[in-house]
Amino acid sequence: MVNKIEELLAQVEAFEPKNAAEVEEFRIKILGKKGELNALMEEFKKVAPELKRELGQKINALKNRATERINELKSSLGSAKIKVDAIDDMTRPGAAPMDGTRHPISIVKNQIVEIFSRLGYTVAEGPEIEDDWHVFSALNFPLSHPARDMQDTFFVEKQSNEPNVKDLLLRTHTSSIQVRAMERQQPPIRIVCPGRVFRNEAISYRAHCIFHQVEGLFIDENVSFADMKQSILYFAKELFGESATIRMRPSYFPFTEPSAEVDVSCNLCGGKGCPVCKGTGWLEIMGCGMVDPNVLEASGIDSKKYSGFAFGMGVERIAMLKYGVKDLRLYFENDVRFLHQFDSAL
Ligand code: 2NL
Repeated sequence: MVNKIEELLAQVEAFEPKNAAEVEEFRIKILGKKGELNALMEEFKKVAPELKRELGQKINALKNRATERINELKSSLGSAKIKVDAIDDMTRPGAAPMDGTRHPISIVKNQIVEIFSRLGYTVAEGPEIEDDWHVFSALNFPLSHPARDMQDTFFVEKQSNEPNVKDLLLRTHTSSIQVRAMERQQPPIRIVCPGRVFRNEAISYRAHCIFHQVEGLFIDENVSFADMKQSILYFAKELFGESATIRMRPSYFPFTEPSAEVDVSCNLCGGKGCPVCKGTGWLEIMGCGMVDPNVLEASGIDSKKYSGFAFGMGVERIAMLKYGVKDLRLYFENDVRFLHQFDSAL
C-alpha cells in the first residue's frame, strides 16, 4: 500500500497536461468518487490498527498534494485559454479609433475671423475677467444701465477691501478687448475680437449664460458709414454665399451713433420665406454702428481727427442660421453624434 501511495504521488508530480480538459480528466481519475484515492480509503479500512496512523498520514498528504497541484494546473491553463481566445481570429478587423472633429462654434468663429483677415483685420484677444471700466464705463453705458445689474452680469466676489482694488466681473461682450486696443495704440486700428462672454441668463433653446462673440473695430481718418456698409456686405457674401444681400435697420447701442441692425437674405429659402426666417426672407446676423465720439475720447483717441465703425455678432446665432440648428444648447452638450456632423478645413 505504501508503494501504491508513492506511485500515485509520483504521477501527480509528473503530470503535464496540454489543456484544462486533461486536468479535469486527471482529477476524476485521482480524486473522483471511483478514483484512486477512494480505492485507497477502502483498502485502508482493512489495515491493521498499529499501521493506521502512519498510512493515514501518507494518504492525507497525497490527497492534499494532488488537490493543490490540480488547482494550480487548472488556474494556469484556464487563464492561458482566455489569452488564446483574445487573439483567436487574427483576421478580425480592429476597432477603429474615432477621429475628433473641430467644434462647430470654432469652425464658424474661424470662418468669420478669416473673412475679416482678408480685409486687413488682425485678431486681438483680452481677459474674460474684466473691470467695470473696460466693459461698461468706457463704452458710454450710463450708471443706471440695466446691463450693470446683478440680474444680467456675473460679478466676481471682491477678494480685498482695500480702496484701490477694483470690482471685477465676467465680460458681457468682447467690446472690452477693443477698449484695451484703443488705449494701447493710436489709429489706424483694424481688429476682430473673438471670445467667450458671460451673461446671467436662464438657459433655453436660444440663450445660454456662456456664449461666443466676434466683434470688429475699424478706426482711421475719414472712415464713413458707407465704408461700414460695404465691409459688412462683403462679409455677408463670403459667409452666406455670393447671392446674399443685406439690409440695415436703425437701432440703438450706447457705444455707437448712428447704430444699425444687419439682416442677411435667408440662405435657406432664397428670400421666399421659411420657418428659419419666420416667413420674412431675412435673418438678423449682427449689430453695428459708428463709434460714439465719447467712446473714442474715453480711450484717448481724438474724435475730431478720427472716426470709425464697430460691429458685433453672436457666433452661436450665426452657426444656428448657417447650419439650420434650432436649439443652441446642442453646442454645449458635447454629444459626438451632433459634433461629428460638422467638418471643415478651418
Ligand atoms: C450685437 C451688437 C455691437 C459694437 C458691438 C463696439 C465696440 C467698441 C466701440 C463701439 Cl470698442 N462698438 N462694438 C458696436 C455695435 C454693435 O454688437 O448685436 N452683438 C452681438
